[in-house]
Amino acid sequence: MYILSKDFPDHVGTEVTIKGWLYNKRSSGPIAFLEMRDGFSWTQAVVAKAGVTTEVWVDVEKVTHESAVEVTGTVSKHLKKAGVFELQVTNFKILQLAEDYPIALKDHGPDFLLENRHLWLRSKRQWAILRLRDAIITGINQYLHQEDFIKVDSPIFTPNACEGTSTLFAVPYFDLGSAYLSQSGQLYIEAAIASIGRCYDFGPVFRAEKSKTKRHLTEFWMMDAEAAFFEHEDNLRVQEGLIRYIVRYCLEHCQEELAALERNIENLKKVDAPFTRYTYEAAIKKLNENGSDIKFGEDLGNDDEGILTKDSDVPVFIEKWPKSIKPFYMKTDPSNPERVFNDDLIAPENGGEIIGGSQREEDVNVLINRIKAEGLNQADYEWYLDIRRYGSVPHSGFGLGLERVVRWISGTEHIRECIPFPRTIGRLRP
Ligand code: AMO
Repeated sequence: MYILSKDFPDHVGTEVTIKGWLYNKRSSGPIAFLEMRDGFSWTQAVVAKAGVTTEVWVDVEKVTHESAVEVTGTVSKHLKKAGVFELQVTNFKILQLAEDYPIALKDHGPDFLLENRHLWLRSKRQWAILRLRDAIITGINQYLHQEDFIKVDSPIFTPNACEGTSTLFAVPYFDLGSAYLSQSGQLYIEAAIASIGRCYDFGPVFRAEKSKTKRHLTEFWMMDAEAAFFEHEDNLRVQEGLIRYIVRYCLEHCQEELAALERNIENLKKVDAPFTRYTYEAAIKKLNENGSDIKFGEDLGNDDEGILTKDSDVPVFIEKWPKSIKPFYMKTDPSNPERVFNDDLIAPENGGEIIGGSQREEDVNVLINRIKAEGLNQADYEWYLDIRRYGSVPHSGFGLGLERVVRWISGTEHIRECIPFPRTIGRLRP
């Protein structure tokens, strides 16, 4: 019977067949240990020369790394490791004998691995990251639906900027001039909440950012959420609930993956509400007291984020930033017109900024002035201003960078491992 390795616990003592790839092989005289993977887990298949035909043993001896194989055997429990199963092999077939595999089971430099990303994805760490990424996506979808948000897709070709004009990718667009690849679907889901109340989008966004850091991609996946009749505090509450839910979901569903990643799950278990909070002003004060030379009105650097999260087991909100360094759509704080009702959420353990959000300006005239002040072309935003002309309501939302969250929860140093096929300034292949 053909089964997936994840179903071994239901088949102890029975003969089953699994299909997959040979990850590693060790032999000790008349016994061979085949480490196999079928996409669902890693399995050790034990072949005794005496227990198989001569033809099968010849195949076992000649099989190469990453060959596609079919293995039949009896499922047994590992003698020492609970929850681990082995196959006592009765039959073995090579489905395709792999050529010399370029990735050996030793360290390669990052450039070589990135050139071979299509093959590198098969390694255990990358397998774990792909699965964890999927669990994070599932957790996000579940939480938002529980909170009555529904998914509304926003376009990728857009006529205007959402997050500043300096990071736009332009694409020739027939007779209409240039289209720009979306930097965030926010403006579109702001329109949609007037139809359905609460919604989110989830898709690739693009930023022509020249940053060569461990946290920046030129193409990344963003989940933008937006809710009508949500003010600043409601916005922070949902962000906190979402992150808490995602972490718990991963702890529950990704035990094998987190173990493969050697992630310290005790730290993840501490992620609970309430999250730490600083106003931007208090954050600058704390940073200056702790040796940072950041000045009021500047964005936080990596080291600054490190200082602010150092003593916190939970993520840290930095709220109410100076209006002068934030986009036109953020709502001005009436008690301090130089500030806006926004937040950045910084993950602990060097996770960096994982969310940016704000209450949105709902007054059409204030918004027009902000658009002009930023040197944007008002005509491009007339459709967006209509949202304020016809039934404007207080509303808020936020954007979560998926790869930043994957990076933090997986404990991965570089964001390029957190997306299947990374795009950075210097990399477009494979
Ligand atoms: P912001 O520009 O802060 O906000 O982006 C939201 C989140 O996206 C992630 N992020 C990135 N991830 C990888 N590579 C990049 N180059 C990159 N840039 C940003 C971060 C960040 O917190 N429209 C607003 C959101 C909103 O207010 O709804 C926006 O785009 O995790």
